[in-house]
Amino acid sequence: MRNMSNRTFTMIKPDAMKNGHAGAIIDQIIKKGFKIIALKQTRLDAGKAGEFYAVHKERPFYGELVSFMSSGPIIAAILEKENAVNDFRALIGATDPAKADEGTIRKLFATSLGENAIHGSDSDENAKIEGDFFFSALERI
Ligand code: FUP
Repeated sequence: MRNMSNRTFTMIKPDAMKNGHAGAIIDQIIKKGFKIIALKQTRLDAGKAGEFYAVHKERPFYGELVSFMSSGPIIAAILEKENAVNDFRALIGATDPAKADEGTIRKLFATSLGENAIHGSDSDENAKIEGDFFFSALERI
């Protein structure tokens, strides 16, 4: 039985896809020692994007977030590494790219606070929920 605390979930968001950064982002993820357990390109409709970000339903930016996240294809992936959630949050940087450290994925590739290139789960519990949202049991062995 694998230790689920060694896994995280990520999405390459529509801005990074549209701007041609998906390959460079995946390259960085692999070079930082994350193993790809599952990966797919897909597209969220507004309903699915709203469900994924339901925790932000009452926030003023929710409508824009849902519209942006359903505006084009995304790449979803489950990643494995020791201390995956925290190490991946460090690799992607702060939510607002203007505040992200040099060398982080958001600093390098994000457009703005709302269109910030990449998602990374914020806890082991959410990593599991989010991975299950996109991948069947057969796809994430
Ligand atoms: P993060 O965990 O870094 O992805 O950030 P949050 O869960 O706080 O926010 C999720 C997404 O909502 C962000 F990626 C972008 C969007 N957002 C805004 O558009 N405005 C805000 O003020 C905060 C978040």
